[in-house]
Amino acid sequence: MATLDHASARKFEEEGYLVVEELLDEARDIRPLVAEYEALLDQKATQWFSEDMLAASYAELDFAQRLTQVIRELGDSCFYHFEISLPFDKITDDTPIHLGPAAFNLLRSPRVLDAVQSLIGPEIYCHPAHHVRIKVPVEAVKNGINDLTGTVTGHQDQAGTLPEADDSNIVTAWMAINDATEANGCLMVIPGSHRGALLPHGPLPHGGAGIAEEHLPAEAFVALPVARGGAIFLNSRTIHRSLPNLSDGIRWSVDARYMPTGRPSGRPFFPGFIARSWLRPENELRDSHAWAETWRLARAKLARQEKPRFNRAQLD
Ligand SMILES: O=C(O)CCC(=O)C(=O)O
Ligand SMILES: [Fe+2]
Repeated sequence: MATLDHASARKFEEEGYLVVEELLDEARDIRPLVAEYEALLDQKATQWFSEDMLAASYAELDFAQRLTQVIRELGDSCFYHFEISLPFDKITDDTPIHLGPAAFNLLRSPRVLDAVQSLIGPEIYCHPAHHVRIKVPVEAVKNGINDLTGTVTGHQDQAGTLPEADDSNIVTAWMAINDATEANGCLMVIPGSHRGALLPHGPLPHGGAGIAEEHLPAEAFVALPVARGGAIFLNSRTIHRSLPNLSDGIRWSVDARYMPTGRPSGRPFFPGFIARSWLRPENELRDSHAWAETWRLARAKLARQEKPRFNRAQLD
């Protein structure tokens, strides 16, 4: 069990964040995801080379260098093929999304759910805002503000959902798939900022969306480096950001959100699922194909309607 002790749960309440080292299971959670992404990148790079989009397939490069080169040549919008959620805009039947079994299994990691259970109880819904982020060296991204491959400006996750979810008690679980360091752009938080109000969010002058400079509190951001397998839990009002990757490697993380089952997600157009239920275990979603199908259905529906209002700030 990876249940949090009382002191950790209290620290989360008081500070609005909690770092838990060595939470993920290397064999169950990390290695299958890495293997799934290596195969996906191989498939995509081979395909894009055969379609003359890339100068080579770069099969001789390791995963980090190969993805960086692909993004350098194609631009960061190709990363949507590796992302586990949909964008907000221009959704068609062909909008890319990755819905592999290892990604789904990570969202259901028993060790992550044990920790989440310590914070919100045993009826756990996996919220539809979940992302794979692979931050490549800053020189490889033309638009350094892309939330998935580059810098993430200061924000509160609560602004990324509709107001109907303000009381849903959504907790963010940020998981390190490789070592996140200050050099490669680890997560940074303002401790205690969850006790303040939801600040105004919007599009920013240099790109992206977040809290405008004049509204950011003067308190310093604290960098939270965490080794592969570690996790960071955030209150939905904790202000956080991450800076450019100044290293020559990648920073790879997955962030998921969980809330007590039965509350509004604030993203009614995207599907979530029951990740754990003590009362009704038969309602847990355990089949990755069924999960993938919920996203394909949502995509098909969104492709046929006007763009709905997703959230307050167009935050991913
Ligand atoms: O991974 C990052 O750099 C930002 C993550 C984030 O904003 C989140 O997980 O809510
Ligand atoms: Fe966030």
